[in-house]
Amino acid sequence: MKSLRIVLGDQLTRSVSALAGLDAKRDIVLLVEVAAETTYVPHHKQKIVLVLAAMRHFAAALQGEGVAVDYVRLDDPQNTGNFTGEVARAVARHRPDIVVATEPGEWRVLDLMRTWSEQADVRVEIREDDRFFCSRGRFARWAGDRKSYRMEYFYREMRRETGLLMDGDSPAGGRWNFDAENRRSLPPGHALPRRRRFEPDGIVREVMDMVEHRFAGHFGDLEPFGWAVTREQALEALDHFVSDCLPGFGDYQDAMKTGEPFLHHAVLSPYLNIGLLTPREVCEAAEDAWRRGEAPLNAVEGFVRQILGWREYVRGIYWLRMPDYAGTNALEARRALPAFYWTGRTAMNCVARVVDETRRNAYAHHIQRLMVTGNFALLAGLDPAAVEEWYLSVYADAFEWVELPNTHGMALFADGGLLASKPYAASGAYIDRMSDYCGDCRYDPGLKSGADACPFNVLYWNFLIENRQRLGRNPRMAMPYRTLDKMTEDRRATICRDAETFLSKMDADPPSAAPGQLPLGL
Ligand code: FAD
Ligand code: DLZ
Ligand code: SF4
Repeated sequence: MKSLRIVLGDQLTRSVSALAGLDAKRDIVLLVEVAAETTYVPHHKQKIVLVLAAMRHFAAALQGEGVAVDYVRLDDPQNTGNFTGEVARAVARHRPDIVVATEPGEWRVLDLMRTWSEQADVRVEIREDDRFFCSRGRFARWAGDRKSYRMEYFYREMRRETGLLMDGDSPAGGRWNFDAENRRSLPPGHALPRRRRFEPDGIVREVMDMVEHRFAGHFGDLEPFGWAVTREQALEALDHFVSDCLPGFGDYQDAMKTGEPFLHHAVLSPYLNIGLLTPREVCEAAEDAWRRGEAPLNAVEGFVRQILGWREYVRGIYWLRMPDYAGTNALEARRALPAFYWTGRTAMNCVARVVDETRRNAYAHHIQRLMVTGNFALLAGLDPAAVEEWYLSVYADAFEWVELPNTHGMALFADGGLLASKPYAASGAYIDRMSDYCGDCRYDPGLKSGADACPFNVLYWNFLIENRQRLGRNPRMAMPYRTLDKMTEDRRATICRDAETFLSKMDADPPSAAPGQLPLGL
């Protein structure tokens, strides 16, 4: 039986289920560059280059094995511009008995995939994506009829099931969680690893030229482009992380520093998400480093928890709760996304720095995403759909199955506490403790009201006041509400007035520094 095997741009794994049982003499592999996927959000230019260049390399590697590959390029005049049209054209070209696909990472695409059989008049087999530790069915069993889900308990089950960082039935080192040791700010003079980057080759350059012309209006700098685009390069990036960065990963996981976008972070999420690396090999590489005595356990456990815990957990929630999940808005947040999310032109130095690094690198680390841009969006009551579109656009690793629960659930609490037990709301004091941003800011993190007060302070208390009905009974919010209650009525009225003044003209907030003065990243 002749089959047409379609591989999507985030399924670039040789062992992906769509390619299982491939007969190189009979079957054809289809990869398609389509306008719909390059524009469903205004992706960062580097993200488009990463995906298309990696697709072209993946196709070339398959051809090198003697596999017949049908590759449709974006500039092909016959290109219909969408997955369904390209599957129908390929079926007409090759007349397969069956089309084989791996389930996609986004609900939107699964909806399309389910129409292919009728649209292309062919049998379609949609296989499970088995590149994750936890299948969708397994997660649904874990979730059962719980009212809320907590990552920590899910993670412990995953540790037991996979045997990762286990000594028999016990967690390695006698504890499941070393987080308490992972919250240090960066000490002065701390030496950071020099990051490995990959010079663009001919294929990458060709895609960059196309993106420069065709996607000129999209967010983000195209140069310098240093992402890995092949499996071999991604493995090199993994080696580099494990030997040079992992030992300091735990200690400084939450730290932020001007001009140092990567610190000790892995910078591996784009490779995991498009399939150049598998989560299992990444976790095993980290565990091996610990067992060889080359990385401390707080770093390795913290890292494994991000992948075996958080990454699997958010995927489980996405598939369990979509499509309704995206439509919830528990805090009834409706404010439009301010322009400075795209321009970085704001006097809030922390926000300006994170947006600027995002523009340069298509990357920001977790705490920048959660506690700076995410925290601001939460406190300012920005519309979840607009914030989610921003996160889905600007990061090289952004695919809806992972972006949406992180933004909607973790950062914005728009799911009302399904994913996180309380909102990650914080005042300027947190950013001041974990970064050096406040020193260069026109605002003062020590002031709670007045024109010079840090907007995060004013907005934090205003957020608690505005959401009292929704959050006041949450036991994990009891402490801040007690503090709020100790304030005089006058003080609370001043907070609300200052917040309103700031929010009504936040897009006119003058920038603190000209963009373009920070060192370049990847
Ligand atoms: P490290 O900090 O070094 O962590 C190691 C790995 O753990 C990452 O490569 C990633 O695969 C995984 N990981 C860590 N935290 C999470 C998490 N919360 N959820 C899922 N996986 C995690 N991650 C994405 O991959 N795509 C997204 O679109 C995305 N959007 C986010 C939006 C918001 C608002 C927030 C708060 C977080 C988001 N994250 C997203 C999670 C996290 O910020 C990134 O995975 C991480 O910053 C990637 O950088 P790194 O590889 O250096 O990660
Ligand atoms: C992100 C992306 C982009 C920019 N372009 C393509 C493309 O041209 N062809 C393709 O197969 N995939 C692309 N992708 C990745 C898809 O958007 C992704 O596979 C779906 O969103 C499902 O997760
Ligand atoms: Fe951000 Fe406030 Fe610090 Fe300025 S003072 S950098 S706005 S936290």
